[in-house]
Amino acid sequence: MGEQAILEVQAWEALDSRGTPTVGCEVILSDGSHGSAVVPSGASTGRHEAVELRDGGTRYGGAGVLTAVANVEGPLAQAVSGLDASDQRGVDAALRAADGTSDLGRYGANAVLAISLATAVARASRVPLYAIDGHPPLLPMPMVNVISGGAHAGGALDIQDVLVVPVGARSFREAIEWAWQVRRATAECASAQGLPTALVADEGGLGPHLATNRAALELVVEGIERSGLRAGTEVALAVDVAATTFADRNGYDLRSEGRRVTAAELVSELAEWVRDFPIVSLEDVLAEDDWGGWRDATSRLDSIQLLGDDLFATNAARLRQGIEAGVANAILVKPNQVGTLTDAYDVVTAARQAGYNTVLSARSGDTEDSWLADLAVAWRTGQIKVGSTTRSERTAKWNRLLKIEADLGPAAPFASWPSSPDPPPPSK
Ligand code: 2PG
Ligand code: MG
Repeated sequence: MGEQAILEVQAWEALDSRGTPTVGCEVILSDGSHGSAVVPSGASTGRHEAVELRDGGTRYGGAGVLTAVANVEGPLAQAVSGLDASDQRGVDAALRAADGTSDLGRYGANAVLAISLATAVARASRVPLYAIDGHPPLLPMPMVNVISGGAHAGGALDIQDVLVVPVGARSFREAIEWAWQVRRATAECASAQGLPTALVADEGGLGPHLATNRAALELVVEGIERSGLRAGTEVALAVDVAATTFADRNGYDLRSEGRRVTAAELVSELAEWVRDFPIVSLEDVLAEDDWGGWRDATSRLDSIQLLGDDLFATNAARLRQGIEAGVANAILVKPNQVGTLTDAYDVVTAARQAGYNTVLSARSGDTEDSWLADLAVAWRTGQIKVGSTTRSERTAKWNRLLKIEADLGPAAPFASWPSSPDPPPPSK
């Protein structure tokens, strides 16, 4: 048995930041190292994500995960028992083989990811997780939520996130401080308009009811100006349209504005936003299966980053389809959309090889864990999105990045904008 063989796997039912049950897991290795992880969970989940297993029935309104927990401790633990934890690819392959389905629907992607992650975290009791595979570290440019709508704020707006990207910042620390300045100043501008700002949305952003979606962008630009930073050159905007959440068979239903639009009309409106606001990134501009609309959007909006979240669902085959069709130019990567660390890493590599930007992302239902921060640095994704600068499940990730930056010292490499680091070397 190797020095870091998997000896024991324990799992439990935990709660995510929305209070929804999720899977926690601890892995103990033969050298005495151990690590645990609690998996996140989305609200605006795409159809093409790996399957999150829920118990149904009456416990936790049907959202319990005791079956997934039993799967971790039973068949999945058995599949990885005695394997070398430093061979993440081997561990993940064994988990996948044990489940046997492409969407991990048998034992649950929440169960599989829990072991996959806890194995990596256990190894990191000796070496920091961001340094575990020996890749040169790169601190990511943060994308920080300021205003939330959609499924994260009770439908206050149709679009899901208006975020800031501190494109002119020279260090991660400066980037977070600038985002903080803008969030505070935006809250002051909102207060001045009589909008409530004390309560926050799922990811810690403001969740005001505004007359139009466009008004949210105006408010954040006002916030940037009030903060004394320069809109565009120092702090730019990003929007997660999350269009899947308001698409139906007949087009796109902008409920907060009481009007409907076609895909082409939505793209025209987004093109106007790009013309009128300092936007550098648009995510999920159309619904997850609207490939025709996406093609049109890509040709009309290609001056900026076009990010596929529900569109690609961190799925290698969907990404390939997008690359071949020339759709989007960047991918949002969420480990729980695919179910193992190796699969998520391979998607990052494939994207970068095709010249697509990569943004590692938390979920709206997240946990106090901070492994996502380490992965962004280790995988050199160049960008990270974890929500706003409030709520501990969000700050856990920012705080970890601040600590990594401090550990790396004054010359800590920080991803500049526009984001274009080299593809990472293959994982060991
Ligand atoms: C998104 C994510 C994170 P959710 O749509 O990008 O903001 O939300 O986890 O609800 O899918
Ligand atoms: Mg999204």
